[in-house]
Amino acid sequence: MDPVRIYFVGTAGSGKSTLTQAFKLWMDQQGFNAVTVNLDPGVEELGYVPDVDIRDWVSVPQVMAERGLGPNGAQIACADMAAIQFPEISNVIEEFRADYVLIDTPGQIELFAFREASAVFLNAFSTTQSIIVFVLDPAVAKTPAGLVSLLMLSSSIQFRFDTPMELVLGKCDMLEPEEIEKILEHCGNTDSLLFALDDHMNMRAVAATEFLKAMESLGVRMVPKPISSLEMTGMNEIYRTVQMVFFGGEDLSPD
Ligand SMILES: Nc1nc2c(ncn2[C@@H]2O[C@H](COP(=O)(O)OP(=O)(O)O)[C@@H](O)[C@H]2O)c(=O)[nH]1
Ligand SMILES: [Mg+2]
Repeated sequence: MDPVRIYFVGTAGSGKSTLTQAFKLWMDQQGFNAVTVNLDPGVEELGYVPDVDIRDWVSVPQVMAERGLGPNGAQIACADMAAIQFPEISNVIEEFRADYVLIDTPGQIELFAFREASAVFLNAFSTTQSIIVFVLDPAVAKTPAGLVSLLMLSSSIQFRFDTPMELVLGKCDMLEPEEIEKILEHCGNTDSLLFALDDHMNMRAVAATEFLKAMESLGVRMVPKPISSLEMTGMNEIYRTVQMVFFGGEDLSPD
């Protein structure tokens, strides 16, 4: 059977790389066959050794030196150069014959979300068994306006790729239980969000609640699953969502 590809996406520093590593560890412990892929050509410290690493094909420091580009220009050049290599990279990934491919996307979210290269990457695979796990950074999600901005960003990415998406609230070990509760309530209950936003910024409050209502009427649930890569909590929830989306909840038996 074709592998399931799980893309970890989120703003810079939201915890994508740490989650890729934690989820891989969890899958290993469960006896599932998963491989990790680093798609960030510019990352210096990854914190884990990926099975497939885009830096073996393109490297930001090298492109900076060779073309006299700054770090941002080199990131963009590398994303586009990587696209040319994707067929080969896909072959290398496929040779692992894994059931799950865990894909750590670039630190800067726009490199994944808005460069053509990512669409090329998603399409380089022969199947449609892909899901995006969108990581909400708790430092941003803590304020109502920050939370809504992140939800809008996640919809923007979902709209762009037309791929199933799961929202997770990252680094929950850094939040008080009441803070987690409040975030979840704001996501699931437009009235509570309206109330939280409702001081001297009415336009924002209306825009935010109308947005959430529109998503609700489309059947898009915007309530994230709380997780912590540090404490390895919520990994089973991510796995369960993947099973629901692709296999109707049936478990894949570990080898
Ligand atoms: N407390 C805590 N810190 C985390 C967690 N996940 C990531 N971090 C920290 O957040 C920072 C950014 O993480 P990283 O995975 O590199 O983010 P990325 O840019 O999205 O790949 C690092 O300092 C991590 O150690 C978590 O679950 N709990
Ligand atoms: Mg990273």
